[in-house]
Amino acid sequence: MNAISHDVSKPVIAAGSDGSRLAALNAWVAEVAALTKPDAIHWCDGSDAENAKLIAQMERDGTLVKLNQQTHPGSYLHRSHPDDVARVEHLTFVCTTNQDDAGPNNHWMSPADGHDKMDALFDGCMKGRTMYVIPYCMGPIESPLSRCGVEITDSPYVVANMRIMTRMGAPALARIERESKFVRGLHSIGELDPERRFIMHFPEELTIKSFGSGYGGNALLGKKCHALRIASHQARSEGWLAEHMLILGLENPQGETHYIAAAFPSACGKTNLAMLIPPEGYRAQGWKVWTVGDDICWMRPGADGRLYAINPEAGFFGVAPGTSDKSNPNALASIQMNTIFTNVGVTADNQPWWEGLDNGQQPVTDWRGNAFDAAKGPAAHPNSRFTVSAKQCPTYSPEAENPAGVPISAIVFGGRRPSLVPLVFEARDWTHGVLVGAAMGSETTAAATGAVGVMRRDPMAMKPFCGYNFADYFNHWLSFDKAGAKLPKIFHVNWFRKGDDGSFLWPGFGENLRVLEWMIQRVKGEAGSVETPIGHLPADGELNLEGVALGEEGRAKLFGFDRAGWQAEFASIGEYLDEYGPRMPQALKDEQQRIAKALQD
Ligand code: OXD
Ligand code: MN
Repeated sequence: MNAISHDVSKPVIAAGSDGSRLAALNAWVAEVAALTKPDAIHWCDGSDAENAKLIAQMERDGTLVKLNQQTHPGSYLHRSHPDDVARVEHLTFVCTTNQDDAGPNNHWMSPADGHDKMDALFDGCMKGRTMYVIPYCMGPIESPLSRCGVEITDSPYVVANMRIMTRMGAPALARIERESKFVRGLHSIGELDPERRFIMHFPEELTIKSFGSGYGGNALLGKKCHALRIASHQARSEGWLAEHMLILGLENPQGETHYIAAAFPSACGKTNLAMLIPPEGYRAQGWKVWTVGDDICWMRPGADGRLYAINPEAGFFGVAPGTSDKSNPNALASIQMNTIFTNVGVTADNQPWWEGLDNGQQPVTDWRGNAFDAAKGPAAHPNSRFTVSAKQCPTYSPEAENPAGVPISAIVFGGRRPSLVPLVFEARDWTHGVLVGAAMGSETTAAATGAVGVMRRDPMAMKPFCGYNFADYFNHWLSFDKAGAKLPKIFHVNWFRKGDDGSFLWPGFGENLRVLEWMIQRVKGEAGSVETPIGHLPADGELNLEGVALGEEGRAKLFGFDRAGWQAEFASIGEYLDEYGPRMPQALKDEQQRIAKALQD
């Protein structure tokens, strides 16, 4: 490995370069080294040889455990500190000069206080450790929609994960050298002490400082910190959108592919939807789903007025529990090799295991490394994860590497709503669609620390990720509706509606294709709908339910419209918009009031 002790005068992998366009990067690396005082500095080139050395080192020190190499070649298990298993929203800050720019949706600290707090934590924190410098690109290297960053970390586990999740190493550094603009992310696992853990963002400086956690969403800085919080801020000033959305291509039997971007809160099935396998009858007709991305979508208007999207990530950091050959065969196929599993259980023959895997095997060791005892909790942590290259997904779309991105025909919003919200409805127009996104609600999940199953507003699934005031963010969304724009239709779905006995009414998974089919028919003007104050619901018989066993309660609740329930919901949406004060766009308040009034009539 090419470790150079405190020699930061030139990056070892930018051979042949005079380094002048990397002066800012070199100066920052030197400044960080002076603060954190590592024993060595390693510039990551992203090569196989580098990865092999890091893996071997992590095996030696116990950071990684080799899994069964016959069944899962190239795969490893990482057991995190038991207090470091999820995102920490209460410790995540957006540091803007004016507090109002961060908005009531973010925890705020002034940039000066934020830097002071973090620099005190970083002071000397890498003594005895190697500091890794990771140049990375979010999105295809050649895409004008992509943006670069550099993460400095003292965690080889972070390096190995960033190599899977981003285009990392020499090609990214070459782009940074061309552009000389990059997001700066400084990370240290510190002592993994929850009392000394903060994830701070300085969007005005395109800077991230994260201390005290090794967990994906807190530590792989390309993901939530850069690709959502910093990027959303950058996107606002540059006229694009950085969203918490999967991207899929839906190919019909005629060979025509429509791309759909869908926002769901964390751990609400984005990976499953992005990798959906159509039901038997649809497959026989030639329907296919192509996976472009499962978590993040960057999109901007193209010359033809349509929105074009890229997946800025190169891999999947998916939730393991519940992933099975039935729920998501594509995900399961993707993670048979070259996968890093974090906090799953292990079987007697050293295979990864989690609740819902349903492969007839049993765990003997739980995620903490203890003998499994069902009385003491699940074998896999509910937020246990797999990290794997998107290229291993059997349905990975060749268009995912297209520098121009894919044209989006439909945008979908959805959350976990056990009551009130029907299976699908369509917004009347863009402004209504923005309100539908802004009003999104969902039950919390294990992806963040705190109570699970608590209903909260999670606008556009961006509550934990929007790097600025939601009122300004909604305004930015509204601004896309201008002359010449050919915007996607907007829909809302709810796969999680429950019956009186508490069971899910909709079968979900592959059957969700029926809903996507209706959406694309609507886009093409080929399917009928019933207009209600909340939007267009599928007209009777227009959404194909052939072969789906739905009782009377299912039909009524999934396709019905409960006026009294929606009146209460719209009153609550009005109160929510008011929390943002005068910054909330009037157009959105007018839309809420128009619908609230229609619900009274
Ligand atoms: C994720 C999340 O890891 O949303 O994607 O928490
Ligand atoms: Mn996510």
